[in-house]
Amino acid sequence: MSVSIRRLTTSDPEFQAKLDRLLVFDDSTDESVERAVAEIIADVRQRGDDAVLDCTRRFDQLAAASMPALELPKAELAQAFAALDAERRQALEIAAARIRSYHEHQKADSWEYQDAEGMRLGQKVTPLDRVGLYVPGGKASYPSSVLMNAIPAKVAGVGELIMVVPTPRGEKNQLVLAAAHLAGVDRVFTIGGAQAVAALAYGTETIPQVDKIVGPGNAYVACAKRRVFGVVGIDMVAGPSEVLVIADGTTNPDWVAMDLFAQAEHDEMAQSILLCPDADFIDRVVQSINRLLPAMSRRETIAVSLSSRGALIQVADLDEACAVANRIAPEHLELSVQEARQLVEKIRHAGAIFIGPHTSESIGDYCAGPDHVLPTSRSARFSSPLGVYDFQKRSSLIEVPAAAAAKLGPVASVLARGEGLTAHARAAELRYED
Ligand code: HSO
Ligand code: ZN
Repeated sequence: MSVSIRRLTTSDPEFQAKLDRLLVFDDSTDESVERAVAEIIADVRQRGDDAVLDCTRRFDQLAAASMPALELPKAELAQAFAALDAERRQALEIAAARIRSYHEHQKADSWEYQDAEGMRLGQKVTPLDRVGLYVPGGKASYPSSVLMNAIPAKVAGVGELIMVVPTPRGEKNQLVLAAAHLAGVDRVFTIGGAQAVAALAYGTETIPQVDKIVGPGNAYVACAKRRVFGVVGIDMVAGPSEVLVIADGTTNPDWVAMDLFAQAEHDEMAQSILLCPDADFIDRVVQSINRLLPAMSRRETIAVSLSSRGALIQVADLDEACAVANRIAPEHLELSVQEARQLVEKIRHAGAIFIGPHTSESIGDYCAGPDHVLPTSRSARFSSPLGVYDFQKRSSLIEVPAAAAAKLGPVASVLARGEGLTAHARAAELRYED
């Protein structure tokens, strides 16, 4: 089995245009998805539980007598966890503990100060009351993602965490349930699709309304999340996963090939790119790819992903590699080079930076500690990994004593009159007139 993966070089005058074409990902949802989702949301708003039950029967081939019957008893989650073999239980526990301790560092505290006028000003940090966590069914149902979404919410102090997960024909993923138990998810409903998103956003007789919905899903789920945004908060709407490896040619080419595969096996649209100044090393990576691919369980997916969206790019030097990386703003960036620390300085845009040849993205995906929910599709230019801060919000604190009201009231009054807002001006003036 050999795979054709495109080779580019930055010395090609057409390089920029070729790179731009490679990075394009059309995430617009087609009209039929939009229409179907709009109908489902309207139905759930109108008929609540009954609409969710009908959709679950129709889309998941799962019939239930009532909505409460689709809630998993907490004992069933505990049971899924207890039934794990020791090796898996330990691995999940180690991963969860590491993810928890990393996220503890992100917790923000409230703060306050007193200024020269005697005003007390500050910021009060409050966790969200209730959060919905969407977990997909099928091949993208990852227990690791349950941990990566649920743990930061729990560390933030979210009051109640409600997970929804479709179980087509009633088939449950025991590892997902075990991870939910370990992460401290409060309630689990076996519903999915746009109907689950709508139920969480608006609430039904059985499903409580949440304040924010996080977690990945298919095109219907992504579309539903976009549509309910504003009624509730949402996390990012993720595109296909990406990795960019910068190699200086000193790493074992098998390691690099496998890291490209690791991204490509997620899905046919996933993107794996290598940047390297050494053409011979790129040749060796190609040989590794062709030798290693046949043994991969997802070789078909990998082959499609690498040949349609992958690239091996020869750069002039590592400085240029960093410049190209910043332009790509990848979700994952591996610095598979000797002097990796020196390159970190030059990187401005990446969801996560994996430093040095022993740092595989894979370790980060599962158990290093930082979150694996990262900005995709170049959004690392303006957004950050999922974190505790996504489950905390801030309120401003303002306390004005009489003396400060007299000192700053006239400032407010002048500005208010400039805006033609007399009531604003008077509200400030009344505080210092008498
Ligand atoms: N690489 C994925 C996360 C994941 N990998 C889950 C394996 N399981 C997105 O960052
Ligand atoms: Zn992964």
